[in-house]
Amino acid sequence: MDIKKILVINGPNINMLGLREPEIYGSKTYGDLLKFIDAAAADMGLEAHCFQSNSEGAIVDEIQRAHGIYDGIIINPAAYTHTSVAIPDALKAVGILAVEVHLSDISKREPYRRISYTSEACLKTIAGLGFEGYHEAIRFLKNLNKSA
Ligand code: CA2
Repeated sequence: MDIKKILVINGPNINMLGLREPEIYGSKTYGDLLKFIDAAAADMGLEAHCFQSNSEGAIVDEIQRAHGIYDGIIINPAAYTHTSVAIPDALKAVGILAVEVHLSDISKREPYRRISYTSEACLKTIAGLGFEGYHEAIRFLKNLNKSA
């Protein structure tokens, strides 16, 4: 397994980070998250490309486009985590190794956030670590290079 290029997908409203609910999502912005991911990927010697959309179909399209281009996907589907069947179907269809990330600990929030349809298409779910969860996901994918 040789993971070099990863695609980081963020779903609806992640582009609004820092503007509201800092007690849940922190006070840093989406721009700060992009810088954080760039630095984390560089730290691990990987190339990361970030994509954000508020539309489920655009996320499915991006996952499909990743086929043959990216070796790993990190995805925070945001609210679609709890509603979308199309997103895990797309992840399974392209067969790219994927890790699910959430800024907050969805297991300790409202009951409707405790269900993730995405997780069954991912090797691992990391939740509740804020931005650090993305670093952890990059590290996890990078370490797959050693284990195979
Ligand atoms: O904890 C996470 O990362 C979530 O995926 C974030 C989603 C939420 O729907 C999921 O249940 C858990 C929300 C994304 C950001 O939402 C904002 C809300 C208010 C202000 C700024 C962003």
